[in-house]
Amino acid sequence: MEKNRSQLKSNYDDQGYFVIRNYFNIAEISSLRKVILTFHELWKKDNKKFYQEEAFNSSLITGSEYLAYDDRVKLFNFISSKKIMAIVESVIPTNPAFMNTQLFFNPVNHQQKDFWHRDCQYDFDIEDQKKVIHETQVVHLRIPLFDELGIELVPGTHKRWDSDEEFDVRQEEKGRVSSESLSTGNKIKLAAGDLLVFSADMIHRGLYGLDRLALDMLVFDSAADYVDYVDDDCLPETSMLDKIDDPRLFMTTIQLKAQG
Ligand SMILES: O=C(O)CCC(=O)C(=O)O
Repeated sequence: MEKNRSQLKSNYDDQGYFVIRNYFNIAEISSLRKVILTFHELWKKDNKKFYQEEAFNSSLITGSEYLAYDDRVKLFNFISSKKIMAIVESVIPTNPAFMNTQLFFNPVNHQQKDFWHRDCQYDFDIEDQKKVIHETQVVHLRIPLFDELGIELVPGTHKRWDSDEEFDVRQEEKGRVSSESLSTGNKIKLAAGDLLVFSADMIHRGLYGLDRLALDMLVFDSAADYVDYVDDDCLPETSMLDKIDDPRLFMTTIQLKAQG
């Protein structure tokens, strides 16, 4: 495992991502799918208009709004399972912290096209984006629950600024639109059971189609300044902690929050 771990870390550092095929077995995926579908059905009912008109994801899957106590405990146990922690710690060896979960699905509105972006572009202007891509980035672990077209990403862009083509498309400059294809894009088709790990700040887009329903978990290096992005309700309640086999990922976030 040590050799594998350092290989994963060096792939992530060089390219900004790696994929592990068939990482989860059928039992793991079908039990996860059951919990996630419970969330998704309730969320869709409660967000009818948003879902019909524009949504392509939801978040706070571990929160208390849609999932009952026991399902939340199940989900927390999956997120911090040995298999997941091995991967998280291969990328963030010391004190990784849990940030959130998101669920990605196909937009109902067929006019909506999959679009290139860096996650940091929603929080920072261009000059600051140029800086933050050289700092610690949030790590996404994508766990597809059904076979999907996956993610298209531009390898290496977690560490480098955009080419002119990438910039104009992503930012919709000079008449370009963010759903155009990029010559540097690399499509990573994913099947249920695969795991894709990628940097949130690299240039990427989700590819709509098939029965896409993918759980993304977001983690960060506790040395970086991300704790303000964490919603308290997506963390385990105190009474849940002794029902979680290895709660370190959550404890780190809870402790960061307590420090203010
Ligand atoms: O799958 C998508 O629609 C977008 C994925 C994405 O942007 C992300 O996971 O940060």
